Amino acid sequence: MTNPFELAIQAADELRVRSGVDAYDLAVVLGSGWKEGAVALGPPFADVPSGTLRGFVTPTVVGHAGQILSVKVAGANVALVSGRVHLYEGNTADQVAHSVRTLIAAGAKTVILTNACGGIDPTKGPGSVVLIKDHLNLTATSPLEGLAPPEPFGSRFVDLTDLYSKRLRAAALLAAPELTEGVYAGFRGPHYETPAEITMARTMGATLVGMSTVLEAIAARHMGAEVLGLSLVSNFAAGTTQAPLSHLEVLEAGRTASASLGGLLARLIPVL
Ligand code: 8IG
Repeated sequence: MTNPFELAIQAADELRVRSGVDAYDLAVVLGSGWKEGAVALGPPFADVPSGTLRGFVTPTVVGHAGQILSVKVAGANVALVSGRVHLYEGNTADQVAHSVRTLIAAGAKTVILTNACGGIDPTKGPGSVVLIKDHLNLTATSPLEGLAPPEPFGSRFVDLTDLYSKRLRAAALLAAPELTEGVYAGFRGPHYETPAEITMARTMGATLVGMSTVLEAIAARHMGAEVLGLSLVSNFAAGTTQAPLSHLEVLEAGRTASASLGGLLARLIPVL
């Protein structure tokens, strides 16, 4: 069996050939709503279906074709990764982390993880974009479980003190002062939380809840990349309002916000 790091290196070699990009500078993982906005970054000069690269699994979520688009932003080679995969689709933590590992193996030193999530803070309703300051990994797994990473990869006992880079957050807040910061609790899903679980998450310090991002962030940090996390609040978390949660509402929030999300990425990427 190939270890996940070798697999990512092989996928990165395939990606370089197919995209013509020798080294990426930055990778953006596009969550719901963010993909539509990313057209604001300009026309891609390469489009690689991720299913053609080793180790990538096909997303089971409708409207999530796996794709790696390459765009130039302020002279930087940027990879836009769409078709993220989740634990709740039956994937392993390594499969969830594979796209991030591949892009870092292909040169990216900076990774922007975007998502759509539920909001716990009543002042940050649907449509708010929140910078992730820290996370609670409530998935009970890690992409670093298993055999120890081979040389030259760092220890699996990786320090997550500065997981969401202070430097990148400061730069992002300078460029987009309307942003505020929050703590993202990553659940396995795919069910939304019970009101009691949201009370638990709030008590533990979370202001955002979602089903992605945390494992990718850990994997990226382990490989030495700097991580920035951006959450689009798409619904109020369970029990914080009277209204029941609906997946349609989530999709609608993404569509409505998408233009401004693209504009935000276009403002942030040049300063990171
Ligand atoms: I969009 O309320 C979206 N994703 N866990 N809870 C969790 N994930 C989400 C939610 C939510 N909304």
